[in-house]
Order: sequence, then structure tokens, then C-alpha cells
Amino acid sequence: AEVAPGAVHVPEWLPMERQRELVEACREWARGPVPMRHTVLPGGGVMSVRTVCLGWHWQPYRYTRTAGDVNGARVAALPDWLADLGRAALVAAYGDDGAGYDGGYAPDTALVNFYEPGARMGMHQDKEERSGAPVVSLSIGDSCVFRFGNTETRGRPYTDVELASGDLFVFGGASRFAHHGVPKIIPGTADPAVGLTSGRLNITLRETGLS
Ligand code: MD5
Ligand code: FE
Repeated sequence: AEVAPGAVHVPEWLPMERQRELVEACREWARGPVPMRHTVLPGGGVMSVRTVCLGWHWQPYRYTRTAGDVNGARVAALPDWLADLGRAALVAAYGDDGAGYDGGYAPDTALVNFYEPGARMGMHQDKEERSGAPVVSLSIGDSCVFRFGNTETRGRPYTDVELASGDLFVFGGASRFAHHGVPKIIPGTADPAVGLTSGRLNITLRETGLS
């Protein structure tokens, strides 16, 4: 379903087996070389979400190759199979030409976010990337309320969408720089078969436009 121009929700896109594999991969990435951690903001606030990055390390508000705010290590590479999954996601959301990206979508970073029940993410824009290429978002585990807003302000108008385990969301075109957030995790909604007892995993793929 197209929620806004360029913002496409594809429910139940990931088969259960794929979700399980992604959970296992995330467990491995969470161990290192840079451990998954709560990001500390410049004002001293601590994000309730825990994050580990591949390819490039996101820290507020830039991308680096090494995690100077964690342990100084270089982040793990983004595996080719995950970039392939990103290209398949564009085809699923936009059709065969992937909205003109075809095979040309080359995500070079993944942010893996883990939300325990009670964690949330405030309204923000993702604008550290020097690229207007779409963001691919995969959800696994507990469902959440995803708040999709507008480019101008952090407030209304916005649309609340429930994202469940296996759902794909692609944000491109006119929606790429819209404000968005996750006001709520809906506890107890995950199928234990995915390998998470509680909480929500979100994997986003992006092109940083950096080298
Ligand atoms: C999440 N993550 O569910 C979301 C999914 C983040 C983050 O927000 O920054 O890690 S990605 C949502 C997104 C990305 C780019 C554009 C738009 C939404 N959008 O236009 O709404 O943990
Ligand atoms: Fe975001």
C-alpha cells in the first residue's frame, strides 16, 4: 500500500525462515566488532533504542567508519546478501524497475535497531545521507506503531501505521526526508518462532553517498 508518494508498505514480505535468519545475523552483529549499544546524544540524552551499524557507523549526526563513541573499532562490512535483499525490496515496493533504480541501488550501510517493549524513537528526519536514494526498512518481532509525518515539521499532519513482523517499508521519492518516529512497541505481538521472546528488530538499508 502506498502511504504517501514514494512511501510503500508491503505487509508480510519476509518469509518466516528469512526472518529467523535475520534475527540470527543480528545477534552476531550485536556482539561486535562494535557491540550494540544505546546511543548517547550530544545533549546527554540516551536513546532507549539499541543500535549496531554495518558498513558505516551512525552517530549523532554523521557517519564514520570507526565507532569513536563506542569502542573505536571499525564497523563490520555490509554483506552482499543484505544489499541484494535491499534491491529485491525496491522491486517488491515499486515494481520491476525499482522506481528507476533497477539493479543500481547500492546500499552501503545498515542500521540495526532493537526496541525492547517501552523503547521508542522520537520524530526525526534521516538526513545525514548525501543521497536521495530510498531507505529500505524491515521489521521483525513485536509490532510497533510507526508514525509517518511530513517534511516540513515534526508535528501534524502524520499517519500512524502498524508495522508487524516480516513487513517491508520503502521510503523514497517525496517521502525520503519526511519526519518519522516509533511512538510505541506493542508487546506480546511477536511470534516466538522468529527467535525473539520480546521486542522489535528494525533493519534499515541506506546509501550514504559517502566514500
Ligand atoms: C524504525 N528507524 O522503525 C525506523 C525505520 C531510524 C529509524 O527511523 O532512523 O533508524 S526507518 C524509517 C524511515 C527512514 C527514512 C525515511 C522515512 C522513514 N520516512 O520518510 O518516513 O526503527
Ligand atoms: Fe529514521
